[in-house]
Amino acid sequence: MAASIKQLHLIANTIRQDIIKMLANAGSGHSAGPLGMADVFTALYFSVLKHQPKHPNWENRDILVLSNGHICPVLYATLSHAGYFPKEMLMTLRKLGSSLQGHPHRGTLPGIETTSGPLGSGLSQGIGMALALKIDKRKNRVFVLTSDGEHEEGNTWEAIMLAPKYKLTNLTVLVDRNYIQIDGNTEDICPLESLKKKYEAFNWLAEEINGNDPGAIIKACNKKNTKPTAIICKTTPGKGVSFMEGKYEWHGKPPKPEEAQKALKELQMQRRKLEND
Ligand SMILES: Cc1ncc(C[n+]2csc(CCOP(=O)(O)OP(=O)(O)O)c2C)c(N)n1
Ligand SMILES: [Mg+2]
Repeated sequence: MAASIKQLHLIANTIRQDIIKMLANAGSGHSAGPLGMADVFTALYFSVLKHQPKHPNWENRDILVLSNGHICPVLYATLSHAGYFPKEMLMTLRKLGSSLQGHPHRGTLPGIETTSGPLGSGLSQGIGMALALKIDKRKNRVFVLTSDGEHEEGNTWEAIMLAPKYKLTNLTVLVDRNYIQIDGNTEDICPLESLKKKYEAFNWLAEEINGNDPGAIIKACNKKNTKPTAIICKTTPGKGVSFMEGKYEWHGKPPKPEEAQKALKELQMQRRKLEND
């Protein structure tokens, strides 16, 4: 049965707490993107995607391609919560020999569909998969998760240009529109607005939503697509942790132990409030 909106908020809260614990334990990694995208991952894996955690290669599954591989702590935490692998493995993030490396590696962990890390390749990969599925007349959908920083790379635009040619109605792109990249605000470094109008000009269906609202994410993903679809998810980087929210400085650093304690306290308070609502 599909999870309720309240349950989705609670799951996203658990995932955020896991992200903080994993990063603090690893002593390196990315904080802002994973925390900002926890609601998108929760809505996808607990409501939208057709998948079977115990049969990760089920042939009728929907495929999720994570293009911005550096936000993988949120993917790992979500997959383990959904039942793909034991939760204890999360604490091996970035350890020597672990399957949970700083960027995802296909074939090392159930549920990881592609290797990523070099930005800008995921949309082309997703188009290849969606085209193959369409040729085979299969019903599986392909969801590509990508970041706004990746839209400053030319190969992303080559892919955006190609998808409508093949009328890939089975392809949905979710853009993490958090307005930050490695060293500043996207609009200061290389302005992207209006991303929605740009996608539309390339013959996509495009919609802007609040990417921290599970209801809006589910509604946008479940719309009937007559073209390739881009959902521009406006998210708050660092969401849930007051001293990280909106700050590009948290793009690629983990919380120190005392910062992790503070972050977990805040998230636990949010959880209590959610439970009592
Ligand atoms: C091809 C490539 N160039 C540069 C990098 C280094 N890099 C890693 S993350 C990042 C910032 C990209 O912006 P975005 O994905 O929007 O970051 P976030 O919102 O997660 O902070 C950069 C430049 C990379 N991984 N791949
Ligand atoms: Mg960004």
